[in-house]
Amino acid sequence: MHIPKTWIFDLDGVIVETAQFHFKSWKRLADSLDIPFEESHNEALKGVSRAKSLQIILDLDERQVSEKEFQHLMDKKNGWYQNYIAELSPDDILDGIPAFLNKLKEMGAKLVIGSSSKNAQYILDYLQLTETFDAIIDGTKVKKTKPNPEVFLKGARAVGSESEECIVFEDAESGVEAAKRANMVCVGVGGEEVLGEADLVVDSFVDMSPKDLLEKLN
Ligand code: B16
Ligand code: MG
Repeated sequence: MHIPKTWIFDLDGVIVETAQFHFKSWKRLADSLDIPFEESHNEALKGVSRAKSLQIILDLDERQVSEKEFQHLMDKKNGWYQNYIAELSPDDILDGIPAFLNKLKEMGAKLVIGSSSKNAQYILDYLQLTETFDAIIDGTKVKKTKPNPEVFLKGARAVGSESEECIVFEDAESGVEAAKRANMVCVGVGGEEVLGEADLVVDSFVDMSPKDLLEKLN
């Protein structure tokens, strides 16, 4: 494939492993509500918004709550989650990512974050990665989160690219769907069983250069 002009990275699960913190915080909330919630349920929460995540958990037990209580539960979970992410440092950037991003910079590629998270800016600051990206599109900047393609389309527009000039990296099924709906090439990072709709699935970025990756896509 030709060299993409713009490389769009999901944040949670691609740049840093924050899914464990989301899970721990949701689990604590579910336990407090006596709703059975296990790690196996967590895959469906990846990439989707905070509100959608809470709805999925409440639906596990056909639980209904008022609008006010719903907001209160989201805030509670987010408070716990923010305590976890406050411990993040550059050491938590996933293996292989710094070298991969550096190579892209040398190539003159545009680098974009496309995340559903409203905490993305905090996380990037803790990781000291804010300056690395040309545009950051996150949950505070979109009306519809993944699997809606809005986050990736906005990311492309922010750096003056068309969909065909972009490649997206995603760890969630909802994110792969969003990238494909945006008409972008998508690389899944994780397991083939969940990310099978991606154009290519890789385990990680360890020992992988942009050139290796593009060869695999051919
Ligand atoms: P927040 P990503 C997503 O981030 C997470 O994968 C998902 O589990 C989370 O519910 C969502 O952000 C919203 O996060 O509560 O921090 O706004 O994978 O799109 O970078
Ligand atoms: Mg993700």
